Amino acid sequence: MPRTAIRALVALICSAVPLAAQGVVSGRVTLQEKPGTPTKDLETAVVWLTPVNGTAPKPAAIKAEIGMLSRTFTPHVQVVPVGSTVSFPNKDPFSHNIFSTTVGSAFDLGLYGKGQTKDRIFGAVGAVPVYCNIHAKMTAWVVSVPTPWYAQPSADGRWTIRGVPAGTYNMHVWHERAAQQVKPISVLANGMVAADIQLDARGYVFVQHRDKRGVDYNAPGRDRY
Ligand SMILES: [Cu+2]
Repeated sequence: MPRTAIRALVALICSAVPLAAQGVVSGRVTLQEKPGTPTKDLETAVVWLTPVNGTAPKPAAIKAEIGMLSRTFTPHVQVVPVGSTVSFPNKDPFSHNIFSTTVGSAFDLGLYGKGQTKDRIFGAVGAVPVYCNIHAKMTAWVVSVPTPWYAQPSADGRWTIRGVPAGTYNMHVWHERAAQQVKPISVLANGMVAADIQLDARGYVFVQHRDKRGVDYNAPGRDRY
């Protein structure tokens, strides 16, 4: 390769370095809590971006997993692009019955035991609480979003979404203990955007959900299956 061509190539690579920062959106989610209450579940927040004008490109579906172990769903919250499949492997030595009664996203995977897995496609946008009909304390969330630009924070609330074209977006932030917030942000072509936001969890009150037939888990004679 001629020296001038190499020089041109090096110049191109070097000029591409600052450009690599294009469309990187990062931020931090915090939760306002009741006085004296520490926040321990920032990593269960979900952040996604939708264009203010027009719609986001159709996101590619993924295969995600929420396992059941020690009567606990892991992860507790899973974000997926709409149309994705979530598998629910049972890693406990006893059976679970995974269901949701959410209107438009209701399903019932039935009772199944150790080593078995069942799948569910989440074809509607929204946050779907997922429960077990045997164990009242088991709760997970599948948050299905209409965009390829989404993230879940690390434990300190910090998150990053890459590959976002320049433009104006609505930043949606969800957490199970707070009202969802939407905040407009501008993504510039020449640098990063830091989009911090605080949600208000002070009004959160735990409410025990009902079983798949709408019956209290402690009701005498309840049909657990
Ligand atoms: Cu269970």
